[in-house]
Amino acid sequence: QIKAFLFDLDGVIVDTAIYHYQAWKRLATELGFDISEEFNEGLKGVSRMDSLDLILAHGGLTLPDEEKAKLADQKNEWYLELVSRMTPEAILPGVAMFFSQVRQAGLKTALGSVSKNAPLILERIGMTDAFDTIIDGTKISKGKPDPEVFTKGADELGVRPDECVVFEDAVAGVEAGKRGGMFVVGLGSPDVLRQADLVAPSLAELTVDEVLSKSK
Ligand code: G16
Ligand code: MG
Repeated sequence: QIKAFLFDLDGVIVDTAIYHYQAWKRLATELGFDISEEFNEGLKGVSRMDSLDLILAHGGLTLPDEEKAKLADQKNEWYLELVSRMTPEAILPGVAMFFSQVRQAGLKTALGSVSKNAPLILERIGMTDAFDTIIDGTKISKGKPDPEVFTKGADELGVRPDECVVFEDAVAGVEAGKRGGMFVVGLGSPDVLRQADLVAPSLAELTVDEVLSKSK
């Protein structure tokens, strides 16, 4: 029986993926190359340093650790400029309705984000209290596709992995949920999110009842 829903943040609750992309693109441009939207798909759900490593490899650059730390800080500064302007209007369509159904169904909720900025974003959009527990980038040692962010969420809620449904928009996040032994709802394109158990364009096209009946 399903007892908890675990939600990714970027691309599920809010569209901060676009801000990450803009900030990384700006960094790449300064380094003398470009990153495409397609390349960016592979960065979704991936930690800050792992993303930087992928980007540098893409541009054919090898840099010392101190230099990499500076670049990661620069990207985060640009990202925070964009995030600091967010308001509750940034919450994606269907999220409010879905969460009211979640509460009505008596399900527990966790946030499972590898972003160190997740608490700040939740604060900006007024959704801190929507989650029974918040697992963010400061609480984990391994980013997605490692399942840690979700297994930790389940642990904190006191439920087993097979009692959880994960909601994810990223390839790495879907893989993390599957490796954690959970039912995974992919939000986006079925061509991209092939490993997901169920795929919908976004939470706006789903009801809690539908998810519960399909994850049985
Ligand atoms: C998010 C984004 C990733 C980002 C990562 C780390 O993960 O999808 O693109 O690189 O967090 O974010 P930060 O640099 O803010 O710590 P998630 O798990 O919320 O999709
Ligand atoms: Mg995401």
